[in-house]
Amino acid sequence: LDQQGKVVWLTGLSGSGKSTIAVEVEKELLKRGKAVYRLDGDNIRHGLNSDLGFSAEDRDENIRRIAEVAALFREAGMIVLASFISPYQEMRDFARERAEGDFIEIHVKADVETCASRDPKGLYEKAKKGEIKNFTGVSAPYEEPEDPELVIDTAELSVEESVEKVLNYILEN
Ligand code: GGZ
Repeated sequence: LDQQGKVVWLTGLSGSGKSTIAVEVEKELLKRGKAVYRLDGDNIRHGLNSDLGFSAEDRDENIRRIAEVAALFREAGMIVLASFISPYQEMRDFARERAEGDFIEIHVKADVETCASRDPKGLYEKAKKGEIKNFTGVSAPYEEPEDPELVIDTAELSVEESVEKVLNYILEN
C-alpha cells in the first residue's frame, strides 16, 4: 500500500458521537483513495468479543484484543478507525504501544448530560433505573484522556465540523 498505516482511536461516552464521526471519516478517506478499516462494537462485540460483557475486567480484555487487531491492520498499511468507549487510560496506552507510535488518540467529548439527552437507544434511561448495571458515566467510570492528540467537543461542534477536524488531523500527521 502506498500509505503509512495508523491507528485512529476514538474514545468517549456512549452517545458522544464516536461512531457517527468514524463512519463519516471513513467515507472521506475512501473518497481520497485511502485503505481504511473501521472497528466498532457492531463488528467486534458481536463476533470476536461476543464472550465479553461490561465488567472492568471484560472491558480491559475487549480493548486488549481490539488493540491487537488494530495493530495487525496497521502493520498491513491500513488506517484503522477504532471507536470504543475504552474508559481506562491504561488500556488506551496499551493500544498506543501496540501501534508503535502510529497512534492518534481522539477524545470525543460530550458531558454525560448531553449524551443522556441524545440517548438514541434508551440506554441511559435504563441505566438510571438500574436496568443496566455498570453503565459508563452513570454507574461505571470513564477516565478522561490525559494527553490526547485531539479533543472533539461534540456538544459544541456539528458532525460536519467534527469530521473535518478529525480528517485534517489524519491527513496532516
Ligand atoms: C457502556 C454499554 C453497556 C454498559 C451496553 N456500559 O452507545 P452504544 O451502546 O451503541 O455503545 C455502547 C457499547 C460500548 O461498548 P464498547 O466496546 O465500546 O465498551 S468498552 O470500550 O467500555 O469495552 C453501548 C453498549 O455497548 N453498552 N452495556 N454497561 N456501554
